[in-house]
Amino acid sequence: MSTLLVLNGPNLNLLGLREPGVYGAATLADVEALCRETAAALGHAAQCLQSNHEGALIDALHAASQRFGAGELLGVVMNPGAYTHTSVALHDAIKAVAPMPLIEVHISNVHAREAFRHHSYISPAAAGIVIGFGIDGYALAIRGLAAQAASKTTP
Ligand code: CA2
Repeated sequence: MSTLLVLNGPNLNLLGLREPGVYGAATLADVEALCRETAAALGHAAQCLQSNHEGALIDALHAASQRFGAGELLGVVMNPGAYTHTSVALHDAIKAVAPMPLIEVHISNVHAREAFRHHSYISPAAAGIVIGFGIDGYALAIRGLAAQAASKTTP
């Protein structure tokens, strides 16, 4: 069994409590339960963290990188929230922890929304991207991360 980290960025603690028309009715607790169930079905464990603070997310990536290097972590699934569109610091952090894979997830289809959501600082550093599938995107990202990891360890 391996562990994967699910990181959620700013305001995602409000999921299900505000703007259900955009982000759906599921709460962050529902998302984290889905992630744990999806990982468990693949024989893995999911650890989940949400923060409204850019530095805390960067610290979490650095700590994850240590665990990846020790062979304890498969990688990271991350919804960076609005930092997606603003954070050179998160871009640099993801590049800095390579080759630890990070799958970027967005609940909504950001390309069908305001122009300022069309650019991601995360995507060029990500190992994969899942956009617009609602919270099912987290499950898809976990499956993708696990499949990528398996393809790298199985000759
Ligand atoms: O679609 C996504 O998952 C986003 O990453 C969500 C971010 C947004 O800034 C990105 O452009 C796309 C916003 C997360 C805030 O979530 C809320 C949830 C409920 C109520 C208000 C905000």
